[in-house]
This record gives sequence, structure tokens and C-alpha cells, in this order.
Amino acid sequence: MKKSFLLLSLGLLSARLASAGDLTGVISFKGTAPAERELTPIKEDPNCAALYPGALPKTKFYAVSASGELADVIVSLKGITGKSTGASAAPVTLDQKGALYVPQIVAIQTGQKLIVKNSDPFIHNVHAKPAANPESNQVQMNGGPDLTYTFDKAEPFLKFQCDVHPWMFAWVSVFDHPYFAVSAPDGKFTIKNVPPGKYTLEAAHRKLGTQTAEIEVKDDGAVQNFTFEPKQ
Ligand SMILES: [Cu+2]
Repeated sequence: MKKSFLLLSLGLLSARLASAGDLTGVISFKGTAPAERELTPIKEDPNCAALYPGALPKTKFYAVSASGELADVIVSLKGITGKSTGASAAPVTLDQKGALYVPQIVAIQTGQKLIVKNSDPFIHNVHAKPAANPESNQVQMNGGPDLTYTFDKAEPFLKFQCDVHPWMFAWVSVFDHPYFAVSAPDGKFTIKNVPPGKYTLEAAHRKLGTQTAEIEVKDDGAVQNFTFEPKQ
């Protein structure tokens, strides 16, 4: 009797913890996505050219699903400062694979480790070009050790590029709080454990701009969706 009561209580508690204060939503895309940029084959790197005979990879900005959801949108609470838990957060990995950054859009906290890997059988040059944080430029050999970055200042869409492969870009948004998420291929996002209150929620896409919504998060969370359209 006692045991089943305990299990029931634990079950209720875990169900409550799982949903408490989670802010969720779906990002949709309406209309026709603009054509992605065409690329000129690179001749300077025969290793890469061998990997892609006749066709090169592309930096893909409009990651729209078959049913019209949009990935790679960074959703975050605005107006929160000095709340970073980045020093104790798990590192985030940015890989270089097939001469592309994977993923292309990343979000981390100030002080959180960003690990950059090279999974390709050739060299890359990892060039971080921040606006608010220090710039850095490092060669990363194939099979070479991972590179580790941390950023002290919040900044949106901090650019990483490869100076060997001119189509290789990644953007890393840095927040000084943990209340952000990147929309998945099905357009969904979840910002976990948001304290109840009123907030401005921002959704930012690298090419389609920024939208905001005034929201109220209650004890059991909140839902807020966004729809992006191609720019005129
Ligand atoms: Cu490269």
C-alpha cells in the first residue's frame, strides 16, 4: 500500500517536473523559400574537389520541411542578463563534415564550451569572426585535435567561416542566460524550466530577420508559435 502510494507520488512529481515551465512552439514557413546560393567549385583543394566531383555542398539557409516547418531559427527570451550557467553546462559540438559546418546554426551560453571538430580527411581553417568577442583564426588538420572556444560576451549570430572552403559558414548565437533553443527540422523548439512571468520572446532567422511576441509563462509553461515568410 505504502509502496504504491510512493510510486504514484513519484510518478506525479516527475510528470510535473517534465512539463513545469517549459516554453514550446513550432516555427512555420509560409510561401516559397528563395533559391539557395550557387557555388563555384574550388580548385585550390584537390582533396575536397575529389570528395565532390562536379557538385559542391551548399550552405543551406532555408531548412524547410515537406510540411512547411522551419529549422535553424533561434528562439530566446529577451532582456535577461547575467544569468549564464554556461560554465557548468555540457559542451556543444560544431563539426566539419563534408566541407560543411554541422550544424550550421548553434546557440550557446557565455562561458559554455564550444568544441570544433574536423571529421573530414582534409584540412580546414577555423576562422571565428565575432563582433563583440575576440577574433581567432586556427588551422585544423585532418585528424588533428579538437579546438575549444568559449565566449565571454553575448552576441547574436557570431560567424565562423573556413578560409579554405569559401562556402563554409556557421553562426553561433551567444546568450548570457540559458533560455534559448534552436528550432529542429520539424520546426519545434523547447526552452526548458522558464520561471513564471511575462517576457518578450524573440525568434531570429539568419536571412529572414527577427520577430517578437509578448508572452506569459505560467507554472505549467507556455506555447508560442511563429510564422516566417520570404522577404519581399
Ligand atoms: Cu574548410
